[in-house]
Amino acid sequence: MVLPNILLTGTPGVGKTTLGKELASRSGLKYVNVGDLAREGQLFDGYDEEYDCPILDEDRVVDELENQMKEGGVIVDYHGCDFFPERWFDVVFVLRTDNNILYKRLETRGYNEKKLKENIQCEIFQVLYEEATSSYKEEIVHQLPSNKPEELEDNINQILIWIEQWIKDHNS
Ligand code: DAT
Repeated sequence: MVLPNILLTGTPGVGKTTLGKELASRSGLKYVNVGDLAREGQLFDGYDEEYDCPILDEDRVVDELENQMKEGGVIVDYHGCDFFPERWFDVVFVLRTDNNILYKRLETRGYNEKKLKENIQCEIFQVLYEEATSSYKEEIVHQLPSNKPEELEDNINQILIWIEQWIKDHNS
């Protein structure tokens, strides 16, 4: 049976991990958090002094994931999307959160003023939505509101329906 690959992207704090894990547990698809994968495998290439974080080694991340992606049935979670091969994904969801809500979530995470400001601006200027639409066919890129628990539930249910339909269409 062939299974779809799904990309969940968006600014840090919009709810990718929360949605991805719940979706994986309800759909049986596999969840991959690219940040965790990079930390576990030390898939970094240098250190960004300005942003005070290690720099992702995008080529090694792609190599590391290639086999699983070929198999299918993977939900990928990352706050960037332009370095993955376009052919990997059957659908791309960009989660969106209102500024004041996102601000509170990131403040709770203990982000400093600079990091808070940069992430809020990233959301205001819809950086990830534009990155997604310029990296993938527009018809497979969808925005999902991610402000409150009811929206999380709606998103899960909608994506579960999408998965079921995709499986029917590709296995008959
Ligand atoms: P991300 O993986 O995009 O960085 P997350 O899944 O860690 O984000 O979520 C950040 C916080 O927001 C976390 O405390 C859970 C909460 N959250 C996520 N989605 C939500 C929603 N739809 N409604 C309310 N809170 C949500």
